[in-house]
Amino acid sequence: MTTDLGLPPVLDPATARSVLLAAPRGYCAGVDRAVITVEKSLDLYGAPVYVRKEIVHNKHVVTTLEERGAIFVEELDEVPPGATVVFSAHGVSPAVHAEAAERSLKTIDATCPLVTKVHHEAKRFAADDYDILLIGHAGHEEVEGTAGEAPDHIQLVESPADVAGIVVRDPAKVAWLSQTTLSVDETMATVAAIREKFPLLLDPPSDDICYATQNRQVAVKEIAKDADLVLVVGSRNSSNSVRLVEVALEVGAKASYLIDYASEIDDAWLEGVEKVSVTSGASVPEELVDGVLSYLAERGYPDAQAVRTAEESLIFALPPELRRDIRAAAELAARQA
Ligand code: 0CM
Ligand code: SF4
Repeated sequence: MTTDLGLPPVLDPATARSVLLAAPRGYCAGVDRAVITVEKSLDLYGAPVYVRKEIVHNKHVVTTLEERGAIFVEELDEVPPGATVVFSAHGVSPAVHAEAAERSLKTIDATCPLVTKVHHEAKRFAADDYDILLIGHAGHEEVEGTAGEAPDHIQLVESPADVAGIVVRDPAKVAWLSQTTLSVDETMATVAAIREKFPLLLDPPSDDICYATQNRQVAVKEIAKDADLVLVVGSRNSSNSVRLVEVALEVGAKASYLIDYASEIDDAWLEGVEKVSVTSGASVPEELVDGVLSYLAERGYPDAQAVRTAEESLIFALPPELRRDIRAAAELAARQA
């Protein structure tokens, strides 16, 4: 028999605690392809293989590939003549391709096909002489690459606050494009502000914010709305990972932090915390999420329950220039056997 004393129930901390794990999370098809591209390039050509910029924006991925012999450089003038250089998942401008050709570098282009699609859209709108408003973050490599496709036609718009200052040649010939890894909600707010100013604004032929970015934002909304704490695994320079923290806070998470490794978790974040949710950005290896779940388990949190909001099955073929070299090496080996 129980007696109701009118007091709030005393919760057993061991049972009131929960851990929700977003699905999808972590690697997208473009990141998977880019990381494998560097790994296979190292296998095929031998170290060192140069990579222009971080292949994906993840500290652990970069460090691991460095240990295998990849050398990450900021610009092509750091690559010795005749060496092999991989272009990162975020894409490069035509000027970078031209510089590589001029310096006789062997290039492997690991640009995500969904970024390349935005480059094509930029070229199409520019060929039709549209003013293109590219929504994105200044200084991000993807924005630099896309803007470089049509520098005379593209201007960057970072937020609705920028819209008042936009000047175009013909308000009837304006189109918008975006970086692939933005917040969907923020981007739609910026588009609405642009459309108010330019009602004839043309949309991209298909979504520029990619499926992986969208899916991870939908998933984090689901696990964050009732959470005391949302841990997002990802690096500071990863746009899509940073957005997951922002989205988590927007839907009501009491706190949310971006961490590269479980070792960055501050025990104070867990004080009084029952509902923890975990996710990771599109450039994050699953082993780092496992590290966070182990950390939580060691502190008395139960096994994580996955909350799935979408299925993902997309796979991209490796860059054609790499596939060709892999095929040629296999044929040579077969002839020599
Ligand atoms: O664009 P972002 O900074 O989110 O890059 P990332 O390397 O973290 O994620 C994958 C991509 C792309 C393009
Ligand atoms: Fe491609 Fe999207 Fe992944 Fe970027 S986040 S690499 S655009 S699939």
